Amino acid sequence: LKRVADDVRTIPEEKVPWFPRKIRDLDKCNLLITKYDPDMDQDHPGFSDPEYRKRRCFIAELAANYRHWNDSVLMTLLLLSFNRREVYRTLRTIYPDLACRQFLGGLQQLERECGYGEDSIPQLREVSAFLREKTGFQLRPVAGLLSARDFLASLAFRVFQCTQYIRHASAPMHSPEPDCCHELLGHIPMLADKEFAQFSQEIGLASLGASDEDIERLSTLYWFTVEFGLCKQNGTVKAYGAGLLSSYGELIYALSNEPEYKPFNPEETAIQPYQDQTFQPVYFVSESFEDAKIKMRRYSSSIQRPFSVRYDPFTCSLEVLDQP
Ligand code: HBI
Ligand code: FE
Repeated sequence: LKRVADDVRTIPEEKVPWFPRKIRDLDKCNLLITKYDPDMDQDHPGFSDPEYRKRRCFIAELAANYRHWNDSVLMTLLLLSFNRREVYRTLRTIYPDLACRQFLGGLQQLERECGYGEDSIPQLREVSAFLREKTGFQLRPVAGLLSARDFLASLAFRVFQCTQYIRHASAPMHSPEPDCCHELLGHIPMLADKEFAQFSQEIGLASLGASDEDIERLSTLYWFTVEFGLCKQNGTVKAYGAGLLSSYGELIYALSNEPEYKPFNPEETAIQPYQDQTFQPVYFVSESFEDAKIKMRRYSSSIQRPFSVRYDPFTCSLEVLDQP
């Protein structure tokens, strides 16, 4: 640890945006982006359904009142379970051909150990306990889309911010915002993989105290990897991104001959404009998770910050070291 006299610090401490230092600080990472929620977005399938909106308010309040030491509200609060069954059945049929092997392995374990299936509804508390055993990831409830900064910061602590509500019954195969189908089917099986869990945490660590511009780039990288990433396996391209694995239409489209593929390269991927309303025009293909992790690490170390961080898993807190 190199100490620097305050008067020679190149970047004053006050210029560094606040970031959580211990896992309990995630209680303060709660800035919601409401543009796609059913009260704000006129195109949301639940916009003209007052019952749905009322129920969503109730669920949102549970998430807002959640505190780190209290997991009593960590549950899947379903509005109607039948649409989840349809989503599960439809997607499950195409996974064996299109999903990467880590995803398939995680999903099989969840089906065996965690009540995943067409007719059963996993509770987030059980899913969180399952993940803790596999990779040390845990879930905390969130009422909707979070700011990129708060969302990424949670990943640094191996905490995944998980929505508890389900999409509107009128549109079982589509949701403009993340919902529990997207989390449970897209994200959770991948977070049970050790290598992928580490990749996710490292994006989170790179985001702490970063400038708005760096958050924007890291968030784009997150988008084209964790949400819409493809990877090579035994000579074929497979999906590992949660946005793909929870969308029947886009999963098939992404692995057809239509879209453009580019090799994953953080410098280029970080500045690629992206779509959150329709299918992506371009996908980035990684050689392997190992390769993606190494490239991502190199990219992260190029981000300028006047300090470095190290995660201490025993205390679930960060060691922050000054760096001149
Ligand atoms: N918030 N709840 C939630 N879920 C996400 O997947 C999510 C988010 N906020 C931002 C985000 N994802 C990404 O688009 C990146 O900006 C990190
Ligand atoms: Fe997501």
